[in-house]
Amino acid sequence: MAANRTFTMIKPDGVENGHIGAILDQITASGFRIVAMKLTQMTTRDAEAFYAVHKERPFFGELVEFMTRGPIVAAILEKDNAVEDFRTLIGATNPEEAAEGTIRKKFATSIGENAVHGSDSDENAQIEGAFHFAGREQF
Ligand code: RTP
Ligand code: MG
Repeated sequence: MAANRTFTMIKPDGVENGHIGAILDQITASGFRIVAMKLTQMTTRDAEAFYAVHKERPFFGELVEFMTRGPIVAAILEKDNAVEDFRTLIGATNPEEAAEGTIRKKFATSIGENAVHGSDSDENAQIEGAFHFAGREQF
């Protein structure tokens, strides 16, 4: 995946709370082009693999439980400086610390259930996008 791309998920809380449309609207209004997108549900094995970097953290079990409890929207997004600009758009992990107007400030309910994921590096964007999408599903 090119360096001008990032990977995102609208997490199960965002889907459950009916925020798919509003979140996608804010993402596209902020200049990101949707390159790939689907509604899907992660298995326990998927979530453990996807968040393997956090496996020693105390919240790992809770995170896997949360991320597998319902469908997510997975997407690849394209924009100049995509990874950094998208992290700015979503805001801090903890919505109480997220800047006003950010997606997490508006739609997250807690540090765990924080509505959206955004890749933290070009390398991880590539890995995470490929985890969810075949090359022919990316436009
Ligand atoms: P993400 O990877 O989902 O975009 O979130 P992030 O970079 O802002 O945060 P990260 O440190 O990578 O943590 C991954 C996800 O784990 C959950 N978490 N829970 N209970 C807790 O203290 C805690 N800390 C993190 C969140 O869902 C976080 O987004
Ligand atoms: Mg992260």
